[in-house]
Amino acid sequence: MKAFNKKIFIKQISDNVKNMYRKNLEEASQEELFQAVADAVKNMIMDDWIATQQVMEKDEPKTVYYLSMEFLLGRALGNNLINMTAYAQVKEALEEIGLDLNTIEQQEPDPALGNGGLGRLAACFLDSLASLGYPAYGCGIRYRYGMFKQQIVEGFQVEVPDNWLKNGYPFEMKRPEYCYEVRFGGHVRMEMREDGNMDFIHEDYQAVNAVAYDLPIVGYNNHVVDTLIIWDAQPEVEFSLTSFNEGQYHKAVEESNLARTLVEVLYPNDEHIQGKELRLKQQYFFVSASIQRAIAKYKKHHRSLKQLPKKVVFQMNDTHPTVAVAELMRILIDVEGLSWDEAWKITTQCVAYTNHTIMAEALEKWPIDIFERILPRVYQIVDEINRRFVLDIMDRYPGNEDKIRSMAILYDGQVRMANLAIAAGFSVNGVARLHTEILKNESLKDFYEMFPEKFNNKTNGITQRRFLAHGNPLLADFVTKYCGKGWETDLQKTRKLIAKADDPKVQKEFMEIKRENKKRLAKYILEKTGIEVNVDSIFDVHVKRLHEYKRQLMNILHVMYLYNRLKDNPDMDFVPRTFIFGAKAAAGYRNAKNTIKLINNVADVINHDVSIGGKIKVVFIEDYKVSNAEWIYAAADVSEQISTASKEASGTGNMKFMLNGALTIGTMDGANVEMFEEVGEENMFIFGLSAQEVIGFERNHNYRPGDIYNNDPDVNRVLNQLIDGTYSHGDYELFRSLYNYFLNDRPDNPADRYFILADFRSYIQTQEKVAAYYRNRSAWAKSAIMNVACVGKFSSDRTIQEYVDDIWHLEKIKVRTSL
Ligand code: 26R
Repeated sequence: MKAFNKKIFIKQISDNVKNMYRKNLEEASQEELFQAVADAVKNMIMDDWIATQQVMEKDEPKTVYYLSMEFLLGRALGNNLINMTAYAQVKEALEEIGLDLNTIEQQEPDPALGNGGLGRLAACFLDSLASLGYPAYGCGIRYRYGMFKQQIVEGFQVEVPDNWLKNGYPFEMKRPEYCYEVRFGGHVRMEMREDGNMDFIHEDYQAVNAVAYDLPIVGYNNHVVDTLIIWDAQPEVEFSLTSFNEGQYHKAVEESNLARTLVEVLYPNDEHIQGKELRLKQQYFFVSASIQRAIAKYKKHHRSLKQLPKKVVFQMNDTHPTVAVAELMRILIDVEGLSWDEAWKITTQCVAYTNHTIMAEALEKWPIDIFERILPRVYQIVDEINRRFVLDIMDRYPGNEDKIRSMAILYDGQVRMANLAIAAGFSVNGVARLHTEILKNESLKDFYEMFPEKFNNKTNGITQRRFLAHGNPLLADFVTKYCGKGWETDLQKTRKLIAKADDPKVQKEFMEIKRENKKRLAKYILEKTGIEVNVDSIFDVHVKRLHEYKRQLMNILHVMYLYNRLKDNPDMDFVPRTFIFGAKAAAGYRNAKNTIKLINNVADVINHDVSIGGKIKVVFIEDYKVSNAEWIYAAADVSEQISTASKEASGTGNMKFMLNGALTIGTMDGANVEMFEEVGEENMFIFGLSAQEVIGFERNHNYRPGDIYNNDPDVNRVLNQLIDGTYSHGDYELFRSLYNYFLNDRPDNPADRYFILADFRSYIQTQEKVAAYYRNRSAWAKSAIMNVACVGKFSSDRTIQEYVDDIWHLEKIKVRTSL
């Protein structure tokens, strides 16, 4: 970015408003002003973006292609300004012409091309790649509709389409010169070549064009601008009414329908597969386009494909892009004319796989008949990979059918995508130490035994640029004041706060900042829900996707328990608390949706009960998303990270709360374990079963929640309140399925499979400790400051550096400054 020139910037905004809308500044709406400002900011990015791409073109450094079906970006305007270190200047310039940057920022649609953790991680990774100066492309899909918008209507979730492109998205750039054909369906005809080898000729297929849109990923203060490519689908032949014979006409209709539906919408399911054909088509579509672009780029400099692994690495974000293995093989063999062995050697040096979950429901498997029908040539290749891999297994474990049952890629009529990813990938990583250990010793045990060298851990991280510098400017200034500048690119710098954590003046300053952030959130809550909350109460926050294993149900049962106690003893000593929830449920997930309804009904009863004097409030924040998440983390006192141990692969929200000085109440699960290690037991509240204990119960089938229900009167009472009408205006049926969740024992769906009752007593006791601790303002402030001080490890900059050192082996690029 050239040195910021306020005059020119202001002039550009008024020119933009004039040219785009035929208006003066005073006449323009906030939305129009956003478009005008965003365009001016894009203009500021452009020189660095061009320069970065020129360096990459000229020096041809090895580049990572981060293949991901999801990128949960959040708004770009404010984040770009932060990374350009121009936020304050632009804010000031806008003030001069009577505009408020915050208001302008809020006009931007919140691009939600992802569900939750996995998609947001991809976005943090791009931010860190650019900020560390590594050559990288993110590759994804330009969904017309992103994650649905959530409305709460009478306590129920209603899904509303997210038409984020409605007014045009100012930061995207269409790149029609990057256009690749992707083929579906049809047949493969084999033909003998003169040299005796086979040609595989794909016929009668439907084709669509993948057209690239580029989004800039601005690095922090380093002039590096990487690119996120999102692929749009367009029909190859524009459908026209006149110029077709009958056969062509049908094909044209079909192909334009396919192009339209392919990128229509993000699948809003998290951790639960539906096996929809269209999803497989989406996967192949963006993977094929991305690989074609990588190879085309490589071939500008090379004739032989042999050096591809020196220049390109594809990181597969979970199994969703795993068809990349077979697509790369196809291109190398069918298009580039390599032999199987040459192609396999290259492919297996180019692809690496990250696992993000051990939940069985999330393991992607495709019925062979569907896979073969949609991708006939790719299927042949998968079949051959499998044939050879099974031979390897038999070689290594003669006569051992069990090994084939667990590791074969094709089994039981299904294509098992994780098995394909592990067989072909040169690296397999989990996303937190505990998660990787569970992969190695439990779920992927056989693979680990066969390929120990492939397995490695990369504990997740988050970007402090968005979640501190942008989301919590007051705390950011506090950190700068006591740690100096530089934490934006080296989060370990916050360690300097350790020496200050005991200082009463610093503690007071911290608590005042927290209170300001609570006021900001309280105002938002009042506007959105009409609920008034007490900013001096504990803000106890549980925000993440709604899933049974994340146990929002345990949290709300605890709220019901506390309410019972308050009703029984209205004069009891009670630290006022505001329980804040935010969560989207997959549209078809019954228990998840019922839990949302339960939270809202409990909120309704408690918030309106004047007899408890406002000591408890319950708030469900509608439409939890990246933009309001930034405010929520900043305002939290307590962070709920209460998944059943062993189930949360890592968690990343946990780290964002820690960064913002909240204290965690959590299980020894995912990255909580490592947070505990960093921050120390005085500064975190741990409870519940360990992962090994949970795994033990699951293995031995000896968990009996019914006994707890029968013997623990508090448990008995809250569970009965699910079916006695307390929270349902006398309706005994509304929450019966949640009640049944605890007690109905079926072999395929055991009672309380997420061990809520097992952990409930320990959760109650630990929450009591939280409340008692909050009374000691100084101790609390110290612990909160210690959380900020010890968060360094959880920067995604650290994570990315580990990927670079152990897996990708990239070198930093240097972009000359444009002045
Ligand atoms: C197959 C399909 C339905 C599907 C499965 C799983 C779609 C989406 C997912 C999302 C999963 C993989 C996910 O988001 N996992 C989360 O990844 C985060 C980043 O690594 C972790 O922090 C988090 O613990 C994990 O649940």
